[in-house]
Amino acid sequence: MFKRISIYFTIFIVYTTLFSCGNNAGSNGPELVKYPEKKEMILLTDRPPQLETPLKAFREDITPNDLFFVRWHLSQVPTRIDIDTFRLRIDGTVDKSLALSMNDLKTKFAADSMIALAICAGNSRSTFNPKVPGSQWNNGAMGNAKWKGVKLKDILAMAGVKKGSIEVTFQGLDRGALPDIPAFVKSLDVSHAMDGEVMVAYEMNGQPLPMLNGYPLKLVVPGWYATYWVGALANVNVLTDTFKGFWMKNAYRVPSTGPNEKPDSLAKVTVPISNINMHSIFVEPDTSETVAAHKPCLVEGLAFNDGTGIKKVELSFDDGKTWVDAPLNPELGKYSWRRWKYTWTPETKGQYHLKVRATDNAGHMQTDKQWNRSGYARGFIEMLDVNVE
Ligand SMILES: Nc1nc2c(c(=O)[nH]1)N[C@H]1C(S)=C(S)[C@@H](COP(=O)(O)O)O[C@H]1N2
Ligand SMILES: [Mo]
Repeated sequence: MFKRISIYFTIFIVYTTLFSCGNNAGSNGPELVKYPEKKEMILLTDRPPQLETPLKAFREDITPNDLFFVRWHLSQVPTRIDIDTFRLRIDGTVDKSLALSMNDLKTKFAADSMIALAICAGNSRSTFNPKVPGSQWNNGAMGNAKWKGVKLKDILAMAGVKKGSIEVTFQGLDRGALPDIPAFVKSLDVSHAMDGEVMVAYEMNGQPLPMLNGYPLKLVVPGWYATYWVGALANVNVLTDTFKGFWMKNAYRVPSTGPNEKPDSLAKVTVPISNINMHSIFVEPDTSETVAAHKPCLVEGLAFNDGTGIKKVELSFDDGKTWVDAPLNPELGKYSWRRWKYTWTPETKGQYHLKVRATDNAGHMQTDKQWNRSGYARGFIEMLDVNVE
């Protein structure tokens, strides 16, 4: 009996020293809520539902469906779909309009799959200084999942895109509470829609998508911000003109020179946001934890960009004076995030200022300062204050 308890105790000690070097001091965490098909998530707003993933979930390669973040813009989100009568419609300048059932998608096309990071353009917005309006996400408006579905290219080829077509629009089943609220419609260039990578996904991590993540179909636009990943996708429309709807012309735009501008001299020209900016974050320990001196502490995090690949991640424990390489976990695919881990043994007690920076395959490194009026595409070097006792 005692033996058993002491074995458990030893396992507990080993587990805590190896896997969470930090000691959590306080319990003043954010408000957690439970929604259908979800575990406890951080609540941003209830209507529309905006739920953030707790940071600890990012200690895994794949973000489980029941912890995957949720972000809708309009309050009337689908809560029930009759899958037998549901159709994905392809219209506009095509040879033949299509109305595809779920069965059509699964039987008339080759299946495709990939691991890809979905990240809200406004992820980490709460850390912008000066503060900007919008949902105050921490780092949890993202997730890495395995998507399975049909290449959009194959669907468009079946419909036959007519010469002179320029853009393709995407709309889901969600609606605003009032008729004059603009529908959530996004667009891509025809060439992007036909690139063979953009996918209409019917599975997420081997399961149908949760209702809150856009069941039954989600557009997957790998390497681009999740604002284009239209959920509950029901209408695809091919156009011979550029689309001028609210969610392209007014919202989700960044300065034409990149996601950087000055509060006192805002950029004059903006463009729709597009590919994911390189970023790396700490996952473990977090600011609420204290670390023990002279003991190995596993520092963990992840890095990502638009699919051009992460070459290296470096850590600093002295506020950026010196840097060491953090070993990267194996690559899970071009569009996946890349996790990293480093065993750190702080030799003296005190306050440490950690930093993390990534370099991409082309040799570009993250920069030190960034700000834009919408709090989009956070990509600057993150700092973490750690108390060693
Ligand atoms: N139909 C629809 N699709 C949508 C949205 C939306 O409001 N309606 N929001 C987009 C944005 S901005 C994000 S960040 C992602 C969030 O996807 P998730 O809720 O599955 O995590 O969905 C995108 N697709
Ligand atoms: Mo988003």
